Amino acid sequence: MSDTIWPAGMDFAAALAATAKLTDDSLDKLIPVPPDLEARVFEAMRYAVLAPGKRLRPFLVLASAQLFSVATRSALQVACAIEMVHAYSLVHDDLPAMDNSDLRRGRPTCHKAFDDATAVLAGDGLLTMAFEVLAQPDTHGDPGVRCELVATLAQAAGAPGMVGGQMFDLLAEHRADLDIGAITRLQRMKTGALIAFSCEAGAILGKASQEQRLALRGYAHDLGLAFQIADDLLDVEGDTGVTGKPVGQDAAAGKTTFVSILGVERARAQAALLVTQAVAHLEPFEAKADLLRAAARFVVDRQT
Ligand code: GRG
Repeated sequence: MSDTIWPAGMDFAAALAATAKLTDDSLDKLIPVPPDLEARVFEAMRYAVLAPGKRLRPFLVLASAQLFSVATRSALQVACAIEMVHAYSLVHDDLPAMDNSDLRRGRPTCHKAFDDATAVLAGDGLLTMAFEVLAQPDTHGDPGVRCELVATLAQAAGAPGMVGGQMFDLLAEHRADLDIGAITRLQRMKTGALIAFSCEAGAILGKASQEQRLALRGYAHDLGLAFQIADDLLDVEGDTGVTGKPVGQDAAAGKTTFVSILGVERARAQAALLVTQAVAHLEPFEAKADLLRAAARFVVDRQT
């Protein structure tokens, strides 16, 4: 496999499409369906993770890895692991006990296509497989690097990160007193933590300097918040036919969001400011980070 992930000068849309193809081909190989009764859970895992999503987190892994000339095979392993964790979070979030959603990525949600118990197990299977993939020798020749990836993803996905953010979010539905600081913390945990892991993973794989890691962390922080504001705006202004998921859910649930606090115009301006800040963090990487710069702009312009 070539060690240049994308040819020089490739534009962002083409790089994102190439990421989706590379990631999906690898996921397909990582999740074969065995012949016995447990086949159903593997089928549900494949249904969830191979459904057409943007593959933004895999893109961030590959783009950050490219800054440090990391081998494509290594970066792809991490890209698959993060997409497995992301897909698990969507499957569990859609369950009747949480958001009770019927539509995801333009298709019936996993528990609608299978059943609730199978969806719980498919999420569990994807989450645990992600760590198995990180631990495989294909991910990196240095076991210390593999351990650091495992520990960093566990923090990002677990109770100090996404799981804690989801708990916060569920409780926030019944709280009208949350201010912008509380919402920022909630979103940094719920969606920002996996985005931050995706950006930092390349630096871990490439054994980057502390300064480079800090720059990527700063970028990820601003990108994650911009992504969330864009998501809140899509929930108000989006079109289900385009987003592939229901819209208007936040308002229906009486949720406090960036948009409910700031209003549409100020939220849009805040997202634009965050994109400018995110791009500024990439200065040390010069032109090598152009695709990451384009990703920041995409995150606020996206319609899905
Ligand atoms: C159940 C532990 C647990 C966590 C769920 C991330 C999450 C926590 C729930 C998803 C709910 C949601 C709609 C959050 C808003 C931001 C977000 C993660 C959107 C979906 O990510 P995209 O836009 O989706 O990258 P695709 O389908 O393109 O991968």
